[in-house]
Amino acid sequence: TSPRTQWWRDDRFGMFIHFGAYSQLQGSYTRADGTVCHDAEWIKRQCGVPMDQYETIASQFNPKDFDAAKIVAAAKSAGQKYIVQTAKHHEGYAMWPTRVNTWNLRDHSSFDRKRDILAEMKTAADKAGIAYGLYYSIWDWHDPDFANPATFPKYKARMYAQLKELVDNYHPKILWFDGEWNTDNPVNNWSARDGEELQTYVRSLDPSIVINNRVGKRRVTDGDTGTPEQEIPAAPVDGQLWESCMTLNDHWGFAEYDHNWKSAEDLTRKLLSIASRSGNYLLNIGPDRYGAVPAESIDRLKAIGDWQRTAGQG
Ligand code: FUL
Repeated sequence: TSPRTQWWRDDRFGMFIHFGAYSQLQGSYTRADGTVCHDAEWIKRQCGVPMDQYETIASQFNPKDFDAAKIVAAAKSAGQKYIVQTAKHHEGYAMWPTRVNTWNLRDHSSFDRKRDILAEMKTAADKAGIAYGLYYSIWDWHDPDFANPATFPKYKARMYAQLKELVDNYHPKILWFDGEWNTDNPVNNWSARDGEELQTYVRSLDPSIVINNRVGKRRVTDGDTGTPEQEIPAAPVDGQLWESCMTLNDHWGFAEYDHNWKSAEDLTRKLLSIASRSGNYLLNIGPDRYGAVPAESIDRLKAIGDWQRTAGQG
């Protein structure tokens, strides 16, 4: 264990935020024939939304109620010490005003052009003493150069440029990569070597950044931390820090129809079980299309905090 990850190990409990252009659909896509298809952040793929339609949907995205202070306060109420927010999910849509392309929240939305929700989150998190990190998907469904081996290097250059923007502008303490397991690019399907290069690149921008193992092929040597998803591993991988990421209901992105919320008691038990095995817990919220966090999520986060406070007193 390196000194780089000390704060992260001490923090134990974090908030994941899945918020992107997909949030505009709130989990439901009505096809031309009138049938409705459900998914959340995967809706583009799972429901076969044609790209031109998806772009039209994104152009209507207006998260005017996004309130960074409120989100940070919700994290605080739960006892969460860090936040990891999706800067770019598989849909490829950048949630900050990137200069690399126009597929982003400033240039392709109905949102206030002057606002930058990543900057708002960074400021609010700093103010509250909460560490701020970013999720970035290597897999990109929008960039035509991703899936084509001949043009993949061009995609990679843009990805590196975007990561530099993120590090320079928002100073994330964590970069949480994903989508290294994609099946779109048949030749260069993200090798262990690609992962090592990316990791070295990120460290050259800022050596202190904590990186997860999805930067590469999820080997013990890839990144700093393992990433079990929706589960608490019975036997954590030897020699690797780990962080279980989990949803509050059954989806990462907002899904209007999903009311299968876990109870605060269950969530608290999971937190204790993970912490007792030296793991971290990254618990997710998915704001709605306007950027508002579901009341069910806010309530549960507060209740988890209350359980801990009661236990601390008792
Ligand atoms: C997965 C992604 O495909 C999901 O959409 C989500 O972001 C989860 C945390 O990681 O690999």
